[in-house]
Amino acid sequence: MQSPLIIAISGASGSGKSLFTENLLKAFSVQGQPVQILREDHYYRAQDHLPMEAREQNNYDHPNAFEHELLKAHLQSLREGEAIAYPHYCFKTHTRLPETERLLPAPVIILEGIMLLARPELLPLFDVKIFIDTPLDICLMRRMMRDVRERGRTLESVANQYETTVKPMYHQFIEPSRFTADVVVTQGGKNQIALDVIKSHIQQALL
Ligand code: UZR
Ligand code: MG
Repeated sequence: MQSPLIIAISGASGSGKSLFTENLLKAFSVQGQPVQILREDHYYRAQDHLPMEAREQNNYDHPNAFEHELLKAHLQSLREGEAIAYPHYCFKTHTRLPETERLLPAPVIILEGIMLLARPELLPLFDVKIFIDTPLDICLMRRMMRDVRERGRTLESVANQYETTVKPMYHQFIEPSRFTADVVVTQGGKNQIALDVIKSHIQQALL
């Protein structure tokens, strides 16, 4: 198999990365799934050794919260046509579940996550770098709704996290990483023109 095309999709928490990724995948689902998705979120470090209070206080918006060494090794394996077993991270317990998930190599791998473009050593592994550029107030509203609904949080805890880590770390790490992107997408995950542009790039690469 030819080396896969690896596409990194980054941007703030709540910017629409996951929706953009899902919509891109949908565009291909009719064609026998040559595309696989991998999420940086799964590479949050295991924290079984820490009590819950310490886990709750960790800064998850810093690049060091992720085990990027493992992500890098996995991307290299996928490039060589090998399957990987990636960790299954649980946002409620802030650690990894015992079982791993298997991901098969594919011609196109879409990777999505907040810190992908903020690590210079990861950049050479990506063939296409996309940044979803959404105003932070919109990200915050979406994140509040999602985290309460899906990640078992209270409004107070989301607001507190936003102020203490999400916002400052966004300005320190994520916002500057925008300049490493090949494509900056405004209007989030439903930007149809951007989806079409990326889709045709992928199709070209699959020829
Ligand atoms: P996305 N996060 C948690 O809240 N708890 C964890 O155990 C791990 C991560 C949050 C993290 C970050 N930050 O903003 C967000 N905080 O998950 C990234 N605070 O995930 O891109 O899906 O929003
Ligand atoms: Mg997401």
